[in-house]
Formats: sequence, structure tokens, C-alpha cells
Amino acid sequence: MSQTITPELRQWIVDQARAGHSADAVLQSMKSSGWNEDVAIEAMESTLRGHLDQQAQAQGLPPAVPVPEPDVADSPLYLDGGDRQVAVLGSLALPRVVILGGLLSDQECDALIAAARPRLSRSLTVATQTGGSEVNPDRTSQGMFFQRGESELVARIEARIARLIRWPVENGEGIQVLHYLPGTEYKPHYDYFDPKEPGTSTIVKRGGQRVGTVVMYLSEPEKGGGTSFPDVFFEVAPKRGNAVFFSYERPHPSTKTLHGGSPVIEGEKWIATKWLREREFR
Ligand code: PD2
Ligand code: ZN
Repeated sequence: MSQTITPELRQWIVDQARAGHSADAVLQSMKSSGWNEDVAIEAMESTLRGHLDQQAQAQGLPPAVPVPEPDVADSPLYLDGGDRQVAVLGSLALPRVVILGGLLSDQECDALIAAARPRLSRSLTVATQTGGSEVNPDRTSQGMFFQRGESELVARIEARIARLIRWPVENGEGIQVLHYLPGTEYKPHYDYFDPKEPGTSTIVKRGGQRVGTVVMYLSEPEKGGGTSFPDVFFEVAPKRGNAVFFSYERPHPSTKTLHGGSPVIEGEKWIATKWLREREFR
């Protein structure tokens, strides 16, 4: 027999959440009054998502869009990267952050550095006024971009990331490699393009907004050089081969994805960054 999710049921679910009852308690309560588990979960998910969207809209926030997300719902220790098992070292819900262990082998880290080194120049950032690119004093590293799929190595890493975060290769920007020496840093910023900036409408014509980032650590500075999330006082250690994934479902500070590359104090830091767009990025 099919069970219908009525407006009254949806209101009851919202009331339970407002009263502070856990999702599990609400689910148990629905099951004991005869709801099928799958129907109950679907009712709760769609109701609470719709409620959050309504609240966000009422506050004038941009709408939420689908984002990449590793399949960590049942807390696996490892994820299948296709050609490699990748460890799940930790996660946060807000900001949405997943820390990945052993995304890259030591050989892959070295090969990326070797291929990038001769092509480095002072890092540019997207000029949000015009949509072009410019030198940015908040970003004192040296960098370069690979073309998507430009070598077997780059294509292999891109395919692995796409599988891990369940997002098409075609929606990724080319991998960027950055090199930081002591004293250099990338001050806290958001990776999405600010909807209020005049250049954003031009930038997002190609592939839509950025919705996720994967920062891969290719070398280990002796001190400093972590990736910080100042809104939540959290820092990811730059351990070679590991990576931090984070996503942002709307281009807004409510995602708490403000993040920076802390100053390198001793040694050098190399990273590779993959930014993910909403749609195919040609
Ligand atoms: O170097 C980093 O840890 C870092 C920090 C913030 C990289 C990026 N952002 C980035 O490439 O977007
Ligand atoms: Zn960033």
C-alpha cells in the first residue's frame, strides 16, 4: 500500500526538528506509527530541505545548488578511487569538509611538481571586477595551470577525483599547482565568485559557479602552510599525498567556507588545486 506524504505530516516533521528532536528519534517515531522506513526518510529529507530552502530565500540568500559529495554517509574508512583506495581521515558538516588520506602517491606528487616547476609564474587570481585575471597581494605564491587531461598523469588524477567526489571530470577546471616559500601565504578567501561583483556574470558563463574545491598536498613544509578555515577555527595539516575537499552549495558566507593557506614558516609547500563547477567547463 502506498503512503502519502501530506502537508500535515510535513508540518509535524518541521515541528519535531524545531523542538530539537534528533532525526533518528523522528524516524523511530514515524516507524512506530506505521510508516515505511524508506518513505519516512524521503519525507524527512525532502521536508527539511524544502524548509531550509524557504528560510534561506526569506533571508535573501542565493538558492542552494547540487554539489560534489564523497559517499561517506555510512562512515567508510576508505573510498574507492578506481585505481586507488583513499582513506577518509575526517569530516565536518558545516563547512562541508572531507579530509582524504593518500589521494596521491609520493611518485604522483613528485611528477606533478616536476611537470609544474618549469611553468611557474606569480599567481594570479580572477579579477572579479572585470572577469579577467590579476596579481593579488593576498596570494604571494607562484603557480601554473595544467590543461584538463593534458597528460596521462593529470587525466588519471582527474578521473580519481571525479569518482571520489561523484562529480563529472568535465565540470572541473584544469588543475592548478602552487608553490609557497617561507613567508608566502594565501590569505582567507572564498573560492566561489561573489555574485555582487560585476565580473561574476561573465566568469560564470563558462561552467557556472564554483561549487567545490580539492586541495592536494604535494610536499611537506616543516612548519606552517596548513589550510585554515577561520570561521570554525579549523586547520588541515599539509601532509604529502593527502587532500582536503570542501563544497559550497550557495555562493554565500553561510557556507562557512572561508579558507586560507597559512604562511609557510619553514620549508616549502607545493599544492595542486582542483576547482569544480556546476556544469561542464569548456
Ligand atoms: O594553499 C592552500 O592551502 C590554499 C588555501 C586556500 C589553497 C587555496 N585556497 C586554493 O587553491 O583555493
Ligand atoms: Zn581557495
